[in-house]
Amino acid sequence: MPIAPDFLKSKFLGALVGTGVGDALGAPFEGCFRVSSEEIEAVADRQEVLTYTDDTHMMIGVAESLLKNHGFDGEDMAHTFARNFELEPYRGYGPGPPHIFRLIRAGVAWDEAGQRLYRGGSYGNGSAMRVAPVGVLYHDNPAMLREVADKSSQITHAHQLGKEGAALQAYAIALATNLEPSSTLDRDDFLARLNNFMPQGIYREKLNKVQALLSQPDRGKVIFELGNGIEAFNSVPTAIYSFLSQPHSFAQAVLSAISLGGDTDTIGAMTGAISGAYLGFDAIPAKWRDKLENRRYITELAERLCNI
Ligand code: F2R
Ligand code: MG
Ligand code: MG
Repeated sequence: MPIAPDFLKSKFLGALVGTGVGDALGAPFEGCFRVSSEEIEAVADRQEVLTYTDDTHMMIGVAESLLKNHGFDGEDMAHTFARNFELEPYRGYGPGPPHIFRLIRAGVAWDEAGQRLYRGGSYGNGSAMRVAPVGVLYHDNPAMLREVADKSSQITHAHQLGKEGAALQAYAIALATNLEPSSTLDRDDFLARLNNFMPQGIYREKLNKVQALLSQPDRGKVIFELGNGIEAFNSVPTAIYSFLSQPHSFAQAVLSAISLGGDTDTIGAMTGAISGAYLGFDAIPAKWRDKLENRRYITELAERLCNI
């Protein structure tokens, strides 16, 4: 059964606003060891505005460029990232992207600049954390999704593991978009589809561990096996695990992801994107979504993406 048009729009909104809410809730704890759900909620309750970081700022750039070009244009997306960074450099960007933006502004081609960073490009989670617009826009076209996830990553995260991380996160969002939320999400099937989408390697190895981790309570083991770090392979599988551990509650999934510590804003953002895409906008608690900085603009981007 195809998703009803109004609910599909709600899922687009859920993925983009979910990114922002997860990012903003996790941001105060980035780099912390472990943190309780009560503390995360208490800090959010005290804030008048839930302020987002580079994760959402770059996600907005992806959406803006896809909308402007009715699809992917590498040169435009690279300059959109650079322009947005120049306007708001205080968003807590990772070390690599600002260097790439300078190269882009100096005239280096969009698909060349990312290869000049680290050895073989970056495998940080920066291209996966921003990929929600690609996941929803190409939710019914896995081949295009892979191509656009790959090329959008190439701009800043040219390492194969960076690109695979972005594709895996985008595909998790697409699968979630395609599913009617039910009381019995088939987690084995969800994981099997993700597994089939990925080549052999570290992502498959980690996805293979998720099912066993879901049936045991030791959160330390989750961090040990999947990671909670800044590398794409140490955070995308963790976000997928966090969604599958609490598929019927946006709040519980995101709080559980952030409570693992480490790269909390990013794992929160990626979990929020998958959960929002599955459950839809209304499942995001109003007390959070209403306080999200720039919410109107983010919802407008999501609505326009849905109309493409
Ligand atoms: N930057 C941060 N957090 C720092 C503190 C922010 C603070 N709260 C503030 O407000 O100032 N968070 C953001 O950065 C992460 C995304 O990073 P991104 O965009 O992937 O950056 P980069 O530099 O490409 O990669 C990150 C690190 O990964 C390692 N690495 C990557 N590729 C490597 C390679 N080929 N070889 C060796 N190491 C590699 C490096 O250590 C990179 O610095 C998100 O958490 C976002 O929230
Ligand atoms: Mg961030
Ligand atoms: Mg982060």
